Amino acid sequence: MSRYIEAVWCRPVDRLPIWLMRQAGRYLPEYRAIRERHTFMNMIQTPEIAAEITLQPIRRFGLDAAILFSDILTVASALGSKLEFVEGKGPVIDNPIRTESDLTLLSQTPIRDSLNYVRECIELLQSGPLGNTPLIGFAGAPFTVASYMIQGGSSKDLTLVKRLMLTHPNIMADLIDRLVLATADYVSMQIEAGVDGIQLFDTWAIHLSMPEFEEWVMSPLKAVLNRIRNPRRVPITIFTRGSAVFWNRLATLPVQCLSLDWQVDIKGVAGLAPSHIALQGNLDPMVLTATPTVLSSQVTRILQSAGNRPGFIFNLGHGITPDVPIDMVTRLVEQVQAYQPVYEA
Ligand code: 1CP
Repeated sequence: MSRYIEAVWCRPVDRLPIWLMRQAGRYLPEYRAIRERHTFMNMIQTPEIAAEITLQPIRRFGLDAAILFSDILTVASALGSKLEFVEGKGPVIDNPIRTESDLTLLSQTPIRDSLNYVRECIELLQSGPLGNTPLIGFAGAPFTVASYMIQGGSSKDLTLVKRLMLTHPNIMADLIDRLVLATADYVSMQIEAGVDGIQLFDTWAIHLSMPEFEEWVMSPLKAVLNRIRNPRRVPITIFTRGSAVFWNRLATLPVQCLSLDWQVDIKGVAGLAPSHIALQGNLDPMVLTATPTVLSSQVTRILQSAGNRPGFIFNLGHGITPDVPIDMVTRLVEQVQAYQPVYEA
């Protein structure tokens, strides 16, 4: 069993496991070399390329888990969003959902058929090249994927999403219902194809009030988790931004692990979280652009706060950014992998 899997089930490990959100990406020269020759969509839709990129950070840093190279917006695209990744701008959707008639245009094709390239990539990776390194599959949670489908791209404040939620909750509910079915089917397909873990991303929960969070994050997540077919009991992790506010609600879901953002007081949560829930996190990715001394002291603080709790996986509190020096990632991985937890008797 790998250390990631042991830790996610809150079992003791000889040293702490680490992987990094967005560990494959533009901070790696070997990624940029492929990116120069392909569009982002082309990269994720070609199983051989997506598999190669998944392996890049594993080869370079010996991380304790690989995460499938893809994006949460493949589901939006499969449902009919005209999605493009524009240099410097991120995802852009040409036909955002704003009215009831926009909904009727969405695709009815089963997600497992539209996203068969993901199945092929998982099968390819699990046919040998990963060795014993576990493979994490993932999906965006309904609220976050809906946010992009409504907003039409990235946004600092989700103005259009919140307005639709408040003025036309029926349209929001219809879109969320479709995404619940699509997400559950997509995750079930990844489990069938052979992933070792699943992470659900609900990044934009941070924009919601508590009642909105209950309605648009908790309820859809419960519905997704209920529908996932998981005969191998593959462990499931949930990441949100805003976890300082929401973590204790998320801890009531049938998941194995909470991935905490960098604002969370990790020591506080490590002391309070139920003992059957693993924690993952929560270094501020900005720290990787500071000095080695700052990095080392921040990593030490997290290790001392949560490293001796059965069920801790080191990660960032959000995705790694393109400006991070490789040498800082090497230092981070070395420091965490050298840490041997001491468990209370
Ligand atoms: O080369 C490029 O220009 C593409 C940059 C890029 C990359 C490397 C995008 C576009 N997506 C990804 C990969 C990605 N995205 C992974 C791969 C696995 C990994 O190495 O971790 C994962 C898990 C995601 C998930 C994702 N995409 C999220 C959820 C997590 C998070 O970071 O909050 C979100 C919100 C997206 C949307 C998205 N896709 C790409 C970008 C730049 C964004 C974010 C835009 C925004 O801030 O709104």
